[in-house]
Amino acid sequence: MTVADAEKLKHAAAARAVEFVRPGMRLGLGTGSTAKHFVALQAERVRGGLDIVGVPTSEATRQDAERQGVPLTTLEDTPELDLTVDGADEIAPDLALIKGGGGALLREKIVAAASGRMLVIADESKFVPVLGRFPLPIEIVPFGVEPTRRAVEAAAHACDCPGGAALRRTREGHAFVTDGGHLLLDAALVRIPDPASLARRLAAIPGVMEHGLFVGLAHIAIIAGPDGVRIVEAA
Ligand code: A5P
Repeated sequence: MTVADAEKLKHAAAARAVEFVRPGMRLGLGTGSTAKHFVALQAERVRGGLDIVGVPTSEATRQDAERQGVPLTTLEDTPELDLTVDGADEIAPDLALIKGGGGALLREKIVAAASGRMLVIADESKFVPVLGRFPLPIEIVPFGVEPTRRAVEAAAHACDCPGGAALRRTREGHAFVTDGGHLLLDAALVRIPDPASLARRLAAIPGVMEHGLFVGLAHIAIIAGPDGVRIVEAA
């Protein structure tokens, strides 16, 4: 698939998500190249008079939404949201997700958990039978990186996930720092047969702030392919 074709599919998924937005809604605004299409479409509708307010899931989305005139709020002022629309790195048939490829998983999860519903938008390359081919991002505190990394690998192996975890670096070779001032491990696990049990083990590691497994958070996925857009609902 060319980049232009992929962009068309991302746009198609975002355009379908617009149909779920009602006037007056409080929206979680996702991060990444697919969510960017949704933000742009909301901006267009706001210019046409739609009354919505958004909570961005990253500084990048905040800047993007602000620049386009989407009204924004915070979870302090608006602790309960109606709907979050976000992308994903992988989507399983039961709507368990891997997120955090863009480094925003902590805010994305907080915003999704504060929302009545989470809607995931993606091109069909993200829809997989089993999670794990995409390296699982794990946000960690900068203190004690090596013991945390080892504990993450031990948790993964205990859940029958092969592979290891490595610190994410920028192109210049510096450690990647998240919006929250933390670091990221990317765990190339090949397969995650039981995401819920890996999620529990990762959450119990002291140095782990949050991990990119979203289990039981997404309600609907909008998947765009060359033959059209389909909707998958959580069982
Ligand atoms: C950001 O941290 C991620 O969770 C993104 O939602 C995810 O990486 C999907 O991004 P794209 O839409 O750019 O593939």
